[in-house]
Order: sequence, then structure tokens, then C-alpha cells
Amino acid sequence: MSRTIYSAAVDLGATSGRVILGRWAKNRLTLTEVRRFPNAFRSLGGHDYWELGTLWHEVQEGLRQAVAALPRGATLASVGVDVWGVDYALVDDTGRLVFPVHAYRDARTQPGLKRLANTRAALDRIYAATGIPNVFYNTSLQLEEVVARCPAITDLASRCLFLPDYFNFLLSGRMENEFTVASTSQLIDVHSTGWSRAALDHFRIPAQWFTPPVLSGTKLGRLKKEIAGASAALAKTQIIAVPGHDTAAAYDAMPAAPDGSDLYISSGTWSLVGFESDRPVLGAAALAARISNERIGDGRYRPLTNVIGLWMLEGTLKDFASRPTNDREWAALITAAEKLPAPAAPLDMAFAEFGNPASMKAAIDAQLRRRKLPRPKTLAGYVRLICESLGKGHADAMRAFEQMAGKKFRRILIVGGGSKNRILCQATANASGLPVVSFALEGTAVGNLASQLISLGAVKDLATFRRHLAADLKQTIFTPRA
Ligand code: LFR
Repeated sequence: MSRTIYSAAVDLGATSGRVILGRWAKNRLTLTEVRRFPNAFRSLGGHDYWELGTLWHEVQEGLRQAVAALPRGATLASVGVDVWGVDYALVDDTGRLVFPVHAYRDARTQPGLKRLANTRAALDRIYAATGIPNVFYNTSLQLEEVVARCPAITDLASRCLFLPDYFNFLLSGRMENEFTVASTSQLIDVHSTGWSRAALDHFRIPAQWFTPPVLSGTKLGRLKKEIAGASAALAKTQIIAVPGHDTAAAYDAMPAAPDGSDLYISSGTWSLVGFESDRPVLGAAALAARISNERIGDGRYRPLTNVIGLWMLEGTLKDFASRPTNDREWAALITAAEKLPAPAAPLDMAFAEFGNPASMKAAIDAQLRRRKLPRPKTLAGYVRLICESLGKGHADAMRAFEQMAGKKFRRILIVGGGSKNRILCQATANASGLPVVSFALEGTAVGNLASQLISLGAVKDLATFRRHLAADLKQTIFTPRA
């Protein structure tokens, strides 16, 4: 028997969000983007905050538009939410926010970052316990700072919900910590699916703020009555805890070879380069290469490295008055960048310089000046330099994985915004010596929907979903050039 199922993916990224209606019929998924909106953190008095009220408004509007896009008489079976990692909301028993929601690029974690970096024994212990390296955005460092700065918070807050958990709570009324997003925190035990007592104690974070993580695909209950209103299409809508971390969702959507020979890149604001594994990649060399053993929704591992990503391009564009505003202008910019000679040397894409500079172009220029390298003369020159540098970063990450996990990759699969950027794809192929397969695929939304369809019993498992997906995907292959 074949039935048609409609589900909605709420997919929130650091620079834009969308609500996508998925239609599953005859083993085919079709997507309709019903709402897209910009997102940004805002600075107030020297700190950076997300505008959660605005995001929640957009989510509700998006769901209304999803319902409006349904054929007559159809209902919305389920909703899933995925968001960027690490950020969280501290709430009381009733779910009321008791602390402003900071954005992960806020500089408040810098002292903690340096402290841990300079305490070798603690750094090694935390990496051995959690499999997550010391990175400025980790939830561990963020919560350490809050507890140290505002000790009363341990009484005020009774729960720490990661952002997808918080939206799931607003939609369903149920508070749970979903496993994939919890694994970005540096607080999950790398050898189990529970919290790491060693990490919680080290950062002085109250263990009672968390409950045992639920694996992806857990049904949280029906959409709350006040949100469903009188809509018959929403009366029985299930809220499903999909992979709450957007990168975990994007990795789930990879139409990968079942033998594990593909390396994955989810390319957006960040470039997340990694693979799927039954085992974590640990040890001193892994820590030095900043390998992050984030988790798959079923409990397994997705060791990955975070390369700074298109954030550098997004930032640089802001420094140019004449920047592309539509697809045609983008195409012209990419073509102009392609025609330029390759840059003399790639940038060293250190987080410290490029994580959150006042001007990205000025930060790039400063590094070039320091290294006595020529500065690009045009926006196209910066585009070329950034894409070539990212390609090199992707290839370096690949080699580190091959060495440490004793693997040989045969292809690189790329999804997300960057998969549409041919300079980036070609640069990655050239630097790695591997074919890069770019898919016309909204990876995060597709992985989000896949988890819902599996949870609803419409698809047997992820392997089956990937098989169906691969059967009708458009792909472009970039072969390495010398
Ligand atoms: C991508 C992402 C990355 C994570 C970064 C911060 O959107 O989720 O995986 O490292 O944002 O959360």
C-alpha cells in the first residue's frame, strides 16, 4: 500500500532559516520551500544574542504556510526542527527563559578557551572523556562562563535545552535533550549516549539541568492545541525529535556508498568535513587535528573537522558596496573569479582571526600583509582566494582522517549552499585529488524529513531512505585538475 505523507522541516541556520514542506509518495521525496527568512545575532552592550522571538514567529508563520500549501483535505503528519549546534536556552520548570540566549560567536568564552588550552592534563582528560576538542563555541565553555559569572543561575534555571530542544518544547510542551545536538556540547560521554560526569564536574555545570538524551526519531507528542488552533490539518500533527543538530541532519541525507568510502562535506556558514564511523577517533593526534566526534542520531559517530566555511565569504561581501543580489549577479561574480589566476598561497583559516572580526576583509588583508602576500584587487579576487583556501582546508581534513582512521576515501560528497559554488567544489577536488560530487540537495531539510518518515514508519531505515534518494538525485562531478 502506498500513501502520501506530508511533513514539515523547520531548518534554522545562523544566517538564514526555512520551513520546508516535504511530500513523500511512491518512495520519492519532493520539497516545497514555504518560507525562508534571514537570521543574524545582534550585539547589545558588547555581547551577542539570538532573537528567539523573531525565530519563533517565523517558525509559526512557516507552519501556517505549510498548511496553506497542502492539497485540500490533506493533513500535516509531523514536524521536526534542526538548528545549528551548541547554543541553548536556560529555562525554569515552566519553560520560561531565565537567561538571555547568547550566540556562540560571543567573545565571553575566550578566557575559558585559553585556560583549558593552557592546562594540558585537563585538555587531554576532557578530550578523552567527550571526544570534542577545545573550540571557542562549545556549550561547555559557554555554561562555565554563565555559572561562574552568575552563580544564582544554578537556582534560577532548572533545565538546559539546546535550541532545537527549546523549539520542540514550544511546539509540543515536552522538554527533552536530543542526542545529536547534545553531542556538540562537549558534555556527552564519548563511550556512551549519556552525559559525561567528568566534563560536567570540570566546567562546574549542574548535572540536573539535563535529562538522558533521546535518540533521533523519538516522538515527543502532538503539536500543542494553542498552536494548532482550529486547523484540521494540524489536529494530529506529531512533533518528532529529528537530528536536532543541522549538520547531523545533513549527514543523514548523504546518498553515500554503503561501504563507507565517501567523505562528507556539509558546506554552509561552516564547512563540516567528516565521515560516519562505528568508533570515535581519539588520541593526541586527533586532538591536535581538532577532530570532533559528534554523534549520529542512532548513537554512532561522525568524526569531523570544522573548517571556517562560507562565513568568510559572507563576511567579506559585507565589506563591498557592490555585491551580488541575485542569481545572475552571483553567476557573473563566480565566472570572474574563475578567470583569475590561482592565488599565490592559501589563507591560514585560523578561528582566532576570522571567528568574529569587525571586518572580514580587514582581517584577511592583515594576514596577507603579515605573510607578505599580495592582496586581491577586486571582490572576485577575494572570492577566489577564500574558495581556494577552503578547498585546501577540506583536503587537509581529509588527509588527517585518512591517516588517523586508517581509511582511504574514494569520493567527496558535498551538500549545502557551497555545493552550488563551482570554484569551491573544483578547488576541493584539485587539493584533495578526489572527485567531488555535488548534489542539488537541501541536505539539512532532507535529513530532517528522513528522520520523520522513519519515525512515522513510512520508510524502514536510513539505508533504505538513502537508496531511494540516490535514485533520483541530480549530481555534478568535479574531477581533480592539476
Ligand atoms: C553548522 C553548525 C556546525 C557547528 C556550528 C556551531 O550550522 O551547526 O556543525 O559546529 O554550526 O554550532
